[in-house]
Amino acid sequence: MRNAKLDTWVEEVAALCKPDRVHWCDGSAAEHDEMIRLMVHAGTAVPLSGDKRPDSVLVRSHPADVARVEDRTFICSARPEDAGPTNNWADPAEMKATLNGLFDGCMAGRTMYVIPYSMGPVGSPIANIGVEITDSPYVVANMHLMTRVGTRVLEVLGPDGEFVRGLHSVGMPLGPNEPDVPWPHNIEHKYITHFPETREIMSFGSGYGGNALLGKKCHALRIASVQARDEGWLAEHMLILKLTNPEGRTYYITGAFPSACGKTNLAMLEPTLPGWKVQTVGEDIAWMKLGADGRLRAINPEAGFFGVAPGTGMGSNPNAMRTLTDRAIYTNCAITGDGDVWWEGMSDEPPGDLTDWLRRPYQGTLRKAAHPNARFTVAAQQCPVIADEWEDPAGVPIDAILFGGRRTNTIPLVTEAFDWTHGTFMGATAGSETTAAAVGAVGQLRRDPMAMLPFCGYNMADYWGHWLSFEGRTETSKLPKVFFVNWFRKGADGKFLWPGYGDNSRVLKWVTERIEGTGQAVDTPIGRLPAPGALDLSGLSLHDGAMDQLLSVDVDGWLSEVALIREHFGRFGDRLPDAMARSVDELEARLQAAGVPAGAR
Ligand code: SAT
Ligand code: MN
Repeated sequence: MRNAKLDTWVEEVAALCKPDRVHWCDGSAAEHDEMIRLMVHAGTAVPLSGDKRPDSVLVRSHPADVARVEDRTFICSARPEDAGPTNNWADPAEMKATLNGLFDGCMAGRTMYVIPYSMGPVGSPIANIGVEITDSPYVVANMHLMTRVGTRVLEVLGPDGEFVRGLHSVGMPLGPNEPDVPWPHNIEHKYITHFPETREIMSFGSGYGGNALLGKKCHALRIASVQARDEGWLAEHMLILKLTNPEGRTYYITGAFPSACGKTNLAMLEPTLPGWKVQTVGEDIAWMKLGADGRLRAINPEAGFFGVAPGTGMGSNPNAMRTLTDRAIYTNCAITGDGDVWWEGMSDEPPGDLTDWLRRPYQGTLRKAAHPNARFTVAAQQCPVIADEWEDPAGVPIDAILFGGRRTNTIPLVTEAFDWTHGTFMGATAGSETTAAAVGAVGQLRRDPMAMLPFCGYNMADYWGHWLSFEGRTETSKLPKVFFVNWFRKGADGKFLWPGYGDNSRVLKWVTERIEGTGQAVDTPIGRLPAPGALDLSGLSLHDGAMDQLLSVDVDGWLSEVALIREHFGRFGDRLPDAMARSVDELEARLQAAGVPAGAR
């Protein structure tokens, strides 16, 4: 039972890209092993020690292809205003013409792989099927781990099912006698393009991460956000965690944080508070739909983790380390003399005899051993704290949504929104300091609404309108409570004020108490903060005055923040929902009222 549209498309792509051969992926273990063998043969991958990391490899990319390229990422909607001011827009016909030129013959000397994949459990009503065509065995091997790949997907697709089309090439054809390089890519031309109206993705020139594993950011966020708008659900850059309190009551919480801000750590955290337990449903993407009971239910559309390696260790994320026992792909990490991987933060002291990610002997602290955006790819099933219900097609009912960012100052440790509109405003105005997950300067404050700045496939102002619309779609009391958190606040000495990691369970505990109506809070101009003594700090010793700084309202800092928010909102013109414009006026008025007289602060 072949899918006619798929067959035709594969034929067209093969005629355009002119590969040596076409391989339809079945998702089998044998196929995975074959991809690894090809990568080892080509010098792309090195096998790791069978004792230390069985069935695992280290891959090192070209140093010019190490992260998402946001300035080469385009939303090609028919009308520029539908992409909005936060996306690069290109005319779909012109972009297709450019890309068709680049794709012409681009797979010469290579194999073209056809990867049918399902985002979400195969056959579940919430799942969505995509097909990625690629010339990269690295992509195939990663898609095997990150999505559900294979023949079962084709069966569900049936003869006339719809699918998202993703075409990817590393953009480096090979002449008849031309040897391949370990990491083929195209240094001059990189394009990550999305055609939201026709649900198509075309990606050229990069083999790395979200640029190339098209099921992830391109499909499950940029294209899916448009599908979600059209169909009344939410596709979000969120972790999903299950929290159990000492009495056995469970809660499901999602959290939106920009790339490399600790989503993976929070999703599998080991609480320092006795009797509390965190289990993982997802660590990067959540699709949330209203259930028959009127509650928002979330599924994790992915099947694996593509986590940031540096900073991951037994102290910061023991459950990630326990996931990485075997069958993993490591990218841009350092390698030890005895065939193990290493990265900054795995242990305090680097092992001796280390080779850095650029294949040089490690020079001590002079240069990083692993690239700051080095990654591990591993099946979610291997995580020791994966929740039993992580593949439940009905999804898990969400009790609370956390928004957050990396903010050195101004933003308190935790703030509860007054209501859904205020929660949407908090998400819409989230700021964060940039990280190595994208090419560009690190540590610069930018607005990253709902952590979706690089991932929203349509006009961000319309997206906020879509968020606001949920108040009209279900009873307000059934919507999750919204909180803003900031684990990254620093004191005057430049040191973090909050220990973070397992101690973030203290904040999660207060969140659940607010859900139950037992946690104490004080109303402030910016939202509800924990009342003095309401956060469980038992057994924790903090610097003098740290809690005061973490939980007070810096009125002057916030008034400067208001100015930045107005600038940010100003970009959207009259597309900005009225409720968002009103929210900033109200915030400013509350701050001004609180700021006078100054002595009362
Ligand atoms: O490279 S990815 O986009 O998959 C990772 C990230 O930026 O979160
Ligand atoms: Mn992410």
